[in-house]
Amino acid sequence: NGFHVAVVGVTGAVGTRMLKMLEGSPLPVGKITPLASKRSVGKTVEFGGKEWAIKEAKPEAFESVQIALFSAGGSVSKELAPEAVKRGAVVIDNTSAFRMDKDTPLVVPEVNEKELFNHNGIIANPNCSTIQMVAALEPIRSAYGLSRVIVSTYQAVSGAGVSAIKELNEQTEKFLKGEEITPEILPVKGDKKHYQLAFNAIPQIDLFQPNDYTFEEMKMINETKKIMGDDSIKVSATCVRLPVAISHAESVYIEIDRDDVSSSDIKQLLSEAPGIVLEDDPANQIYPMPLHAIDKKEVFVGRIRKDPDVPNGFHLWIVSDNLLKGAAWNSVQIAESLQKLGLVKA
Ligand code: 11C
Repeated sequence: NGFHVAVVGVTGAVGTRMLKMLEGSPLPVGKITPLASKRSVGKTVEFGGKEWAIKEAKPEAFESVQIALFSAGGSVSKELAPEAVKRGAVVIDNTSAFRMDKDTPLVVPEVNEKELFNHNGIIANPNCSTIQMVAALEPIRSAYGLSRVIVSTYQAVSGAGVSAIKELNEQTEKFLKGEEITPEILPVKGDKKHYQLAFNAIPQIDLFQPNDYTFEEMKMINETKKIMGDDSIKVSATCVRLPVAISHAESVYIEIDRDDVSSSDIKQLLSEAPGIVLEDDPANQIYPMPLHAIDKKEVFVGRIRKDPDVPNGFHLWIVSDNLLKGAAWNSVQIAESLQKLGLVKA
């Protein structure tokens, strides 16, 4: 009894956490189909106290699957998500493959859960750095309006995958031993040049676009407008990779539609908002930090201040585990919402 759930990319940094989030979820799961590339066939994963054999991700693997969580890269999603849908599954896709498609809802449950009613088989999970930002800004937008967002990110290396985490760890060891470092992956596996991330900060996440913004920055811009359902919000982003393992941090400047709001009003609002934890007590040096957010599902917000010169301008510092709320947890949360809204039945 319960749902038959497939997890595609089950051996990855996000896939392993999808299983963990499903295990801790009230969503009834009767059967798990763990899927990965051919390389992982023969291995098993543990779920609900049982061992489940990893199978190769291919169209037939989705027979009888009701919910399919994808996190194995855009090309795998493009090829296999429609195959899963054809066989009756609802797909929750954690890649950028379908996010900007008109027919695909892009969902952060705290912000736009009702968009799930418009799904056509595939629901897109937004980019990690976008999710934590919109979760924190939505309560402000719905109370006071939101006209402008300028964000600078401080992103963890785990967003770039398991091989990038390994590269940073190896670079750090070599640097401390005074050994030579030959960067091969970061900032972007497929780009022409590679730079050392250890003891550095790299202002490039994903490939540069013709407008000199990176793809990560354009994701933050376009996805924010789509999730908030308002193309008129002005959004700009600078995305930076830091030698931090897990949890993205963001310095966010916003302008709201009113100039009679205080930082206490914003703090009060966020202290009551779903999925948000306010950590803002400068007198006691309380503010969010990546190390403290690891393995937590919430989005942490602090350093809330009114701009000294702009009466409708505010600054916030937003931190969350990029692999959980930014990926695995938001995906499982979408599955929970689908059940709650009666859009999937076990
Ligand atoms: C990073 N945000 O930190 C990226 C990873 O579109 O889901 C997430 C890529 C995505 O590198």
